[in-house]
Amino acid sequence: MKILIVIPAYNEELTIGSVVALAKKYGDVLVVDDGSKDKTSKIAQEVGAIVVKHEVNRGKGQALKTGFNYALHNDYDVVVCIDADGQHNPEEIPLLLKPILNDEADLVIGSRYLNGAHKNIPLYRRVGLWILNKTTVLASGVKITDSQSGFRALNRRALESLELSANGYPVESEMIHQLSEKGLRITEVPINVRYDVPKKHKKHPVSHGVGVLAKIIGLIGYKRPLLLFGTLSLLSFIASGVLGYLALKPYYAGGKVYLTQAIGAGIFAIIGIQLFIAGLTLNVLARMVRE
Ligand SMILES: Nc1nc2c(ncn2[C@@H]2O[C@H](COP(=O)(O)OP(=O)(O)O)[C@@H](O)[C@H]2O)c(=O)[nH]1
Ligand SMILES: [Mg+2]
Repeated sequence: MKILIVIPAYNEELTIGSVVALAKKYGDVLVVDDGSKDKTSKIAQEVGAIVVKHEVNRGKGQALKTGFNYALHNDYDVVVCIDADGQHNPEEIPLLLKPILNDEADLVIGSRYLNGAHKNIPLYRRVGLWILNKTTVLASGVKITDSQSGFRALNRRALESLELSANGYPVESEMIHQLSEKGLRITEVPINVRYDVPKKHKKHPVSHGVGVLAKIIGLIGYKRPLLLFGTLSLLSFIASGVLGYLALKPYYAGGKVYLTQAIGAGIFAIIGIQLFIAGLTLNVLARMVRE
């Protein structure tokens, strides 16, 4: 088995050396330097990694794509992805490799939720992750506890099935959606994660989280339109019901109907009906496209 450990890295000179040094034990190490302005490439090379450099920053998804293409062209059987910032422990690589080597899975995700490691995650991030995890499960139908984890292993079949897009779609979610769609096997194993590293996050949590969520919801609209539009329609009907109640309450108390609330109730009812019809129509379309 030829194993390639792919490390996407963007300005990670503080941690890349130790990550590469520890990862080397388990296979060849490829650092994809994503246009770093610091010594990431130099240090990675010095501790024995193969380095491919993007001249400009292209984002983590594209960095992984470069790594996967390298693996495909150089006949690797397995790829392990691990972050360069030191949050993951390279010594846990064998845990991720095990289901792949036993041919029990095509994609293995290291999950922070299976052994309580998620308790280290700051609360506000946990809330965001909870939303992303729930929506990913809804969109893909795969039971995943840690959809955003970057610590993963893939076999060749998974590598060959992936067609990562360049549209900024979050690579962690896209990988799950594509592979589950193609019927590949996805499992999770428990991992640990550190939050005492110098540069743990490069993306702003709120804007990044909202961006990921928007993409996932878009995907639910595309794959399960009835679910998305049905939910929105239901919310409209609830709003209509509440406004209708407020409009009629004074009437039953002997006064007049409140006109503004009544008009609002009518508008929300119409929106609700429209959304429901849209959901039904798109659902039929989605099914036709699938068949
Ligand atoms: N944010 C970001 N990370 C990149 C990029 N290219 C590669 N990476 C690497 O992707 C990994 C995960 O990024 P990080 O910001 O730690 O994500 P988080 O821990 O999930 O918040 C790190 O190893 C980064 O060095 C990029 O363009 N942007
Ligand atoms: Mg990180």
